[in-house]
Amino acid sequence: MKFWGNGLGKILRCAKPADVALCSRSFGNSCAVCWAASLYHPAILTRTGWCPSGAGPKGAVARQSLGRTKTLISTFRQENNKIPVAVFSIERVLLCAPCGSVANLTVTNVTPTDELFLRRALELARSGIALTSPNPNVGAVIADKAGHSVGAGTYTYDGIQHAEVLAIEEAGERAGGGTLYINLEPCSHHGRTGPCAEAVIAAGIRRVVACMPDPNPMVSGRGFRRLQAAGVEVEVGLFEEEARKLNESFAKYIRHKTPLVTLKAAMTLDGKIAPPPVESHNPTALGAGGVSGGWITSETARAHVQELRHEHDAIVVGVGTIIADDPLLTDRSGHARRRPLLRVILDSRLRLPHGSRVVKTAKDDVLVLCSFAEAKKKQALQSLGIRVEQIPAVLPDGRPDMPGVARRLGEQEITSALIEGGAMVNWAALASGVVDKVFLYYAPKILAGDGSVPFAAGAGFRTMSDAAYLKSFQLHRFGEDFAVEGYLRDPYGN
Ligand code: AOF
Ligand code: ZN
Repeated sequence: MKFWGNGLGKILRCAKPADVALCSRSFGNSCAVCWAASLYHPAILTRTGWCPSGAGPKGAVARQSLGRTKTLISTFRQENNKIPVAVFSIERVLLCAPCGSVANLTVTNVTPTDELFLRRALELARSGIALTSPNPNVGAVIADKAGHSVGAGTYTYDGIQHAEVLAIEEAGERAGGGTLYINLEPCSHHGRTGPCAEAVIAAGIRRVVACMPDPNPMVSGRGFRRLQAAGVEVEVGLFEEEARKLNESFAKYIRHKTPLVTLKAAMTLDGKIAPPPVESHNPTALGAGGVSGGWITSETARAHVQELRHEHDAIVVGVGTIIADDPLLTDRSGHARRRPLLRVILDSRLRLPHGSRVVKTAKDDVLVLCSFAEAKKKQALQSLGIRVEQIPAVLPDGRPDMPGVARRLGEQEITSALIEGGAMVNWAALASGVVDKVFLYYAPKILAGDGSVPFAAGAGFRTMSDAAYLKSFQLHRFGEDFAVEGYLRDPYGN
């Protein structure tokens, strides 16, 4: 297996935060490593500009941001037909103390053609979102000896066959001597299907270019080792970050048997999720005509919430949210999904209004988790097509124990759960340590006041050192709103 990342790939400093420099020296004064690299690389970025060797993209200026730099490099490749032996791929930006930002230069022996095919495999994998759970999103492409695409496959749970097998079937004899591009390590075990590594070997494939190892402990490295033992060349690591993100729910679920839990909320800049609550149940509480006086975030941000729901197996709210807002909690992204989004309501005393929209639209996709199951109330809900399950209450006030909720969902093959709870559920989730990541939308509004509803209520963390701390995060813009997507825990961690 070749991990070329450590060849030239030392971590190089940036001139200033968010800048990228692939050589720590300056333009016209490039170091020996860069000079050597420039003999077979199309362009080298130095701290102050492009290295003269590869001419560099016309008009390129120094100190490009990472995204811009990537675009420049790919434009340069498109404009120049020379296919380099090796190319740079800038896959990571790490934070470092002295300069605030560094670029991790990875040099691989993959070609632009490899990148093209692997990108296609990733796209195919992405097209399986919501059709593969509880299994991973996998896409595969096979190129023949001449570098022509001869087969492709996307995994879907109902289709049973793994992506690489579908691609091999389509390629037939043309797979012989070819290359398999795939976002995940081919499997090595007998599950619902036989081991894909064996199918790859039997098809005569000579080379496998994959983004990442399979986080499934039953596979993890064994697939690659089997391929290598049979003489197949294996390259791993291109687009790894993207690939890991695509299968983060699978990674969490397959190793912990609990879903990846994301806490989602939409709030004002001062962290309020609603104006002061109104006492009575109001079925049109949300939206312009409702008691809350309109939505917090814009239509664009709310459309994105539908995409987020689409990527999840379950949505979790407290019954208070149903009483206050009467939401539908469905996936209205318009994309196909294998299983309906499971609408989970935490309702310790079964207060769920029978007239709520969730109850009226239930189709074996509403699960109520309670702590005190009164037989009569339970039967009444069940007769309306709602699943009611009891989980042991551990909190003194009888609210559901969040790790218990996560375990119960894991037992039902739920790999990802989106908490769209109210202030109490948000706090219960944060306090219990069950949250893996957050997706927090902010509108440029300030609600202020003591009575308005905070993002998370309850006791809160008592000191700054106890505060929930995002380990890595990304910012997204949605029109005038923005969102912070960040991790409290690594989904691939232990
Ligand atoms: C998939 N699709 O394309 C690949 C997978 O029960 P099985 O036989 O379907 O095996 C599922 C496991 O196979 C899964 O957990 C993952 O580790 C591995 N690879 N799975 O569902 C695919 N390549
Ligand atoms: Zn497989």
